[in-house]
This record gives sequence, structure tokens and C-alpha cells, in this order.
Amino acid sequence: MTDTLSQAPSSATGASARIITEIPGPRSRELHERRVKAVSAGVSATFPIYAAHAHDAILEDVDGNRFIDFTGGIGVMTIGHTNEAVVQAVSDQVSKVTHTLFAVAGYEPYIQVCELLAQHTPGNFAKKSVLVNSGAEAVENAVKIARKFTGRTEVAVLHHGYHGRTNLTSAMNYNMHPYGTGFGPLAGSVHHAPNSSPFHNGLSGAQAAERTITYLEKRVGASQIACLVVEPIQGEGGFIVPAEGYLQALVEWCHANGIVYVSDEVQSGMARTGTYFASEHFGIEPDLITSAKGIGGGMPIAAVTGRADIMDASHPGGLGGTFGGNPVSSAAVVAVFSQVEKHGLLAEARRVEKTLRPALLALQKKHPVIADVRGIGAMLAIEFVDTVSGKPAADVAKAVQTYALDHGVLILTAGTFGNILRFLPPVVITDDQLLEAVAIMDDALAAL
Ligand code: PLZ
Repeated sequence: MTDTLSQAPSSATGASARIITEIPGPRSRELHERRVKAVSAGVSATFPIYAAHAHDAILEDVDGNRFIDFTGGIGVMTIGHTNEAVVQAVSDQVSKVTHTLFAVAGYEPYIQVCELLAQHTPGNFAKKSVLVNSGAEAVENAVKIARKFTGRTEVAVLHHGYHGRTNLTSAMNYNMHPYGTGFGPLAGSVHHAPNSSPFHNGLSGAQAAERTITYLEKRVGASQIACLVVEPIQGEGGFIVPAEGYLQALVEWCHANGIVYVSDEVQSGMARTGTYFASEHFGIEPDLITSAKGIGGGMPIAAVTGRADIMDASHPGGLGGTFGGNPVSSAAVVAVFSQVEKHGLLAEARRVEKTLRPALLALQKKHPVIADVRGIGAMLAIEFVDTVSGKPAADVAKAVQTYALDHGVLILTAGTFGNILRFLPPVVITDDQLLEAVAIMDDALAAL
């Protein structure tokens, strides 16, 4: 092994997939045996490989195999693995101060992150933020804040949504399994309304919005609802892009009825779709936005950002936590924002779409089992539907995923029925890497 990532991290930028052992290799198998003995079985293992190094869009495992990474740690590594500026910011901050608890003794990076989020989230109005540790915690806090602001209790979400694994957010997920089964009682006062999904039901934005609103008005009552929590593009649900006008109609309805509109941008936010936040594509200005994943460039941090009057509704001490807005994670966020500006990473996300979408459409022409190609920016997906039965073809998604793994590409499945492959590469992935990965998927489909 002469050219491992550890020796020359930046050499990985244009690297190809490279498989040099069987998958999983011997070191990964060894780690897996230890994992099975030490790690709870409740934590799943999508891939049987173990990471040693990663840079930009390449992940190298402990056996020296190199993978083109379409997972980005589920949409976290938007600006690329081990981005030099993030690594530098983290190491600088580590030697200054690693923890105080912001509510005990403040520090500048926390304030900088809140300023940057206010600046880059949609809406030209006064905004404030609170920083927490995970996407689920951000969603929990958005709900708390909306309840306190409105004095109402009920929470509305959409079919096929995903919001986390805490007790409240598990209740907000569409899929009961694996997130809720056996873990109850889950939080109450959560109402699931039909979503917009043009590919699945052909409804226009106006028709889908009417269906959602009618359900909530009849089954819950608009005056009972504190907040409506919506992913602008549903992530785990399979990169479902709502029909035109749908989200706008929901925002208008919320505002006419005193309901706080929360955009869950944990997966779609921070440059992923070619804008800072995906809400921008739909011309909406949410009252609150949750962000996590991509904002930290690999460091754990999340936020709720929104209208200052709503964010200030909580009494002092009502929001927070020991590690929320940790100084090292906050320093990473500041570096991520400056990298996005400096290297034009919004344009890079659009470039990913420009290369990947036509390649996926060409793949669809060859393989009619691909029923839909959709998404925005570096958040694209293909959906497999059996050409004879018309049923979701999860077996095809799984088979392509496994073939791709064996040939050096990491791809995640998604969707309520598991029949979708989603692509969440770092936006710095090269065109060659994108096309190499598509060629491997082509071989996989041909081999079926
Ligand atoms: N909201 C829209 O996508 C996390 C889940 C991975 P956390 N999605 C990946 C898994 O299997 O746990 C997500 C999301 C949206 C909230 C969350 C939750 O974010 O940081 O995982 O808590």
C-alpha cells in the first residue's frame, strides 16, 4: 500500500474506487467480530466495512479499499471529508477552550454560528438561534419553542417524514418500524397528514395542499396546532420533492391560523441542494428551521433558527443542555460557512446535479426498472418499481447497493419501502467519480 490516504490526504481528491481485498476484508471482519460482542445489536450496520481515513468524496477502509462515498455519513460530509479548513479550525479551537457550557460562560464561536445561521437562512427578518447536539434534539426544541409561543399542544407532520430517534421524534416519523416498535408509549399529540409526492399520486401542489389541510382541519383542528413540521425534500422518505406550490400553500395556511411552520432541514440544509437551505427552492420563509448534519462538516452540532419573537418565547433556562453548541463544533461550523463561500460550494452542488442527473436519466433509459429520477442539487435519488407488478422493487435497490459496495461505491437506500437509492455525495466529488459510480450501477443492473 504505497498511496494510502493517511500518507497524502489531498491525493484522494481525484481518486477512483479501488478494491484490493474481498469485501469485507480481514481487518474489517476482525473489527466486526469485536463489534458484535461490544456494541448493542440495536445499532444497525449498513455496510460490513470499517473506516480508516476519508478525504473529500473518498473513504478508505481498514483494509486499504477505497470507496466513492455517496453516503457522506448520511448527508453530513457536504463539504467533503476532512476538509482542511475544518480540520484546522477544530485543532485551533481544541487548544483554546473545549468546553464551558455556553449558559455558564459564553464564547464567541457559539455567537458566530447563530449570526451565520441568521444571515443564511431564508427570510429577511430578525432571527435568533439555539444550538444543540443532534438533528432530533433540534426538532424536539423547535416543537417546545412552538408550543410555548402558541400556547397550543398539537404537532402536525407529514406521511413519509423522518425527524429522529428520541421519544417525541420517533412519534413524528412515518415508519413505525424500526423507529417505534416496542419502544412505546411514544409521545402523543402528534398527527400525521398526507404529503405531496407527484411521482406517487400525481396530485398538483394545490390538490395535495388541500388534502393535507383538510385532514388537519377535520382531524385535529387548526386552532389546536402549535406547529407543522415539514422536510422541504423528504430525506429518509426517499428524496420526495413536493409539487410546485405545495409548501407555499402550507406556509400560508399556517400563517392564517397562527401555526408555527417548521422546516426540518437537517438533511436538505447547508449547501446540499445548491442553496444554503432547500426552502429557498420553494420560495418559502419558514418561521423556524432546524439544521444539523452538513453545518458541522463532520462535527456534532445542530440548531433551531427562526423568527426572533418565536425564539424568545421560552423563559430563560428552558432551552439548552450541557454540550449544545460545543466550542469545537461551533468553530467547525464557522469554517464550513467560510468554505462554502470561498470555494463556491453552492455552485458545486448544482454541478453535481448537472453531471449526475443526465447520467441517471440515461441509466433509466437502459433499465426501465428505474421508475423515477428525482431530487435537487447533490440530493438525487432513483426509485425502482417492478415493471410487471408495479410494486416497489426493494430487492433491486438492495442488489445494486451490494454490487456497488463490492466494486467500491457506497450508496444508501431510502424510502418507506426501501426501493430507492439516494445519492448524498460531498459536493466536491469530481465528475469522473460521479460517472465511475454510475457505470458501476449500470453494471450492477445489467448483472441482475
Ligand atoms: N430530521 C430530516 O434526516 C436524520 C438518520 C440516520 P439526528 N437522518 C438520518 C439514522 O438512521 O439515525 C434526520 C433527518 C431529518 C432529523 C434527523 C435526525 O437527526 O442528528 O440523527 O438526530
